Amino acid sequence: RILELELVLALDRGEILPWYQPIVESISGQAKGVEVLARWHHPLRGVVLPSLFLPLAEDRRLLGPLFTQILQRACTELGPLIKAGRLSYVSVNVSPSQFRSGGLSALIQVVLEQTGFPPHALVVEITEDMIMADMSRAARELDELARLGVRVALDDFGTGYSNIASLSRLPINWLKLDRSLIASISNGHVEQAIVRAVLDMARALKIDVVAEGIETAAQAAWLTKAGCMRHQGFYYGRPAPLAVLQSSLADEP
Ligand code: G
Ligand code: G
Ligand code: MN
Ligand code: NA
Repeated sequence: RILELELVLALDRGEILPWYQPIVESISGQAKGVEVLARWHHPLRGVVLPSLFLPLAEDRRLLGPLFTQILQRACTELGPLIKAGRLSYVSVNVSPSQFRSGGLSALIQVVLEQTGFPPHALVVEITEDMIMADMSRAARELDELARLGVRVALDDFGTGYSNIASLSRLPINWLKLDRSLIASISNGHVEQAIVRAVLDMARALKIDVVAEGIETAAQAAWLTKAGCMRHQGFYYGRPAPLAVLQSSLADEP
């Protein structure tokens, strides 16, 4: 209850910050992009995770303002890195109820115009259940995003319906393989065949794939050999503030 009220203030005070987790090109080891993951820098509690404050934001109908603030900040901080060619894309998350309530592309358009961030470098992560809840509305929203020039990623792929038909009919540019799928690789041949089948399907549909939750060198090597080159996970780097991203990019050749 108190935290809920503090969240209103936190937005005013700019205490909710984008942290960045690298998405790495596996062969070169270079960060090609980042996923934006929100963190609340609470003056007393320290860093508060989204699993705690996103439900509060939803109750208070603050998901829209929260999304706008994080996107604005991320576009401002990373725009220069994109323009300098140090990064190629920035991927942001959207909450289900925010997607349902509509107007997402309008919000994004305003921020892109305000910040001058190039639309083609923005990726919007949605999940399959957001699409399945109302296919025709979702299709319209995705068409609007495509018209803006931003790309769309299907997050957590492998945890839901993984409906191939819907994938081929909608303007989806990326699949993000859920970390449960990546963790399953070490279970055996059947699991490996499933991941390979997903990669084949994505290739046929000309959809780029990002493997999430990579924690070991063995997982990274297996995925690279299977043709999946975009890697994200603790093995490469944890979500961290801008300064950490900047110094790791500065260390790259
Ligand atoms: O690192 P992690 O604990 O940040 O993320 C937990 C969950 O919160 C993930 O499902 C992630 O997609 C979600 N999340 C993180 N940042 C944001 C954000 O800015 N907006 C939304 N809607 N979800 C986010
Ligand atoms: O739901 P979404 O895929 O947006 O959430 C990403 C979540 O996964 C964040 O909470 C992020 O901190 C977490 N994450 C990122 N890399 C790894 C990893 O290698 N292992 C684990 N366990 N979690 C990860
Ligand atoms: Mn995500
Ligand atoms: Na995911």
